Amino acid sequence: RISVLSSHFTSSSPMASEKEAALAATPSDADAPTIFDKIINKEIPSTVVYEDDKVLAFRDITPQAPTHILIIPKVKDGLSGLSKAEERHFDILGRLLYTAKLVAKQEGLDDGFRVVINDGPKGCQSVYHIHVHLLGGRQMNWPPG
Ligand code: TR5
Repeated sequence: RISVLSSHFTSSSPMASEKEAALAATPSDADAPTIFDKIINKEIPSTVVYEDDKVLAFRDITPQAPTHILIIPKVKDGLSGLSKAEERHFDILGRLLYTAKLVAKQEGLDDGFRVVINDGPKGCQSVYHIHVHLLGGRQMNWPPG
């Protein structure tokens, strides 16, 4: 099942916020396809900033900072979100974070950056294919909203 966010971005009446989109998104079956499969398969264009055989990194379509990149595994393997992580995912979880570091360097975020993984409705997750947000290029605030 494709995430409702796909219609969010093509609809003439977009949802007001990421929070609304997240609350409208239904946590799907762990292996159900999402819009990110179409991005991985290049059926939908994205601005790719890093790619290898395991991982893809591309610019978020609704950037929340001057640099806002999503880092995802090419094979979901049940990892719809961090809460679904199992021991077999140790390697890919490490790769996602290590790729965040590589891309941060590539983007020149030498003074700092933030990585975020939203999980579930209360964590404001809207696409159920695990992804690391890499945010930078401005001063971050704490606590996050
Ligand atoms: O809210 P969570 O943590 O699930 O993050 C999902 C992220 O995917 C949001 O920051 C969205 O802006 C982003 N997103 C959603 C779509 C999309 C995208 N980033 C790049 N390209 C996208 N396409 C083509 N379609 C989307 N529906």
